[in-house]
Amino acid sequence: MSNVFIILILLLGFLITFQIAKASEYVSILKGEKKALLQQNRINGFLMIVFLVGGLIGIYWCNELYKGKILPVSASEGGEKIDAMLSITFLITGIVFFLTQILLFWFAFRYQYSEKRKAYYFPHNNNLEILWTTVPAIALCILVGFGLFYWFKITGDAPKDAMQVEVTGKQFSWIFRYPGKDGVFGKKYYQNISDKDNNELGLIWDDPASHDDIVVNGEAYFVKDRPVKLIINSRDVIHDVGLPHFRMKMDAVPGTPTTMWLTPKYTTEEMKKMTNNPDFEYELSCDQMCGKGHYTMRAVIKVVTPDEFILWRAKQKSNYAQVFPEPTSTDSSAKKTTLLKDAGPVKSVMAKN
Ligand SMILES: [Cu+2]
Repeated sequence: MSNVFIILILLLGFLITFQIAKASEYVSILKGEKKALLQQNRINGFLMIVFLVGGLIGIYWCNELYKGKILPVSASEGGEKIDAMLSITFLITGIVFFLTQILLFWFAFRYQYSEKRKAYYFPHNNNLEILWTTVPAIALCILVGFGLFYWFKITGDAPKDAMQVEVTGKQFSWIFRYPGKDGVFGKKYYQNISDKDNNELGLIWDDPASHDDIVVNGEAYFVKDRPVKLIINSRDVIHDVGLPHFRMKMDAVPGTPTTMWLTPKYTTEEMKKMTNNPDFEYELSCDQMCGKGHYTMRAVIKVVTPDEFILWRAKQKSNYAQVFPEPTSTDSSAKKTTLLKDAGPVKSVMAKN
């Protein structure tokens, strides 16, 4: 039904335009071609100024309307630099925008056709050509240069003390993995992926490094002032790790891990106070249209103090421990293995004897 309406509106619009054109044609015949042309020129010149003033008011109104609705202060050190870069870009392009638009419409009004004036023929000027080619080129090179510098920094090597967190996107949620006490991620293989067997990432259980890996869904913990290196994966299609409060985003590509690192500056609690919003949470949203459930791909990032992080991690059970629960104490043989494992130095003493 709505399609019929759209077609009807388009037809009506076409009809009105056609009729106006026809009417102005008759008017010009009646008034005389030249007089009608002069009048049309004056109307168009006036409309140019109306458009300019209306446009400028629109820009101001839009800014007022969205004031306070944009993102709060950047919560990462790198993000502050990105904000500064954006401000400089807005300043430079803003000056150019206002200057060129005002001149464009003012000239169209001021220098509209007049019988008393003859246009000056000005076909070419090498100096001007050089000026308006080199100045924007240099300005853009500087802006792009800064952008590249920060890009290489956030996607480059993370500081040595950085915490490592693996982020995996799937239709339609986020899975996080922490390497556990050994600081090493266990190996994984895509054919091992099985939601039914509680192995969402396809960890290889034969690899001892995987045994202490912590896997959590939908919620990740970062530590304030401690760099975090994100290792980003996808299980199915291309997703995107969007962290607006940290001013970062990176695609999650199946089969090709991508990385970026950041240093959170404020804890979630601090941010709640700073934004005057008791419900504030750092958000990880999928920034890539990845399917019909894309809108549900939200995870929460909790930025906490080091002590709170230790407490949280101590409460987490590794994925391996969930799949293979510790045998009960009555199972003596299992107990023995555990004991043997712990008794490293004793064993070596025994071997000497
Ligand atoms: Cu997605």
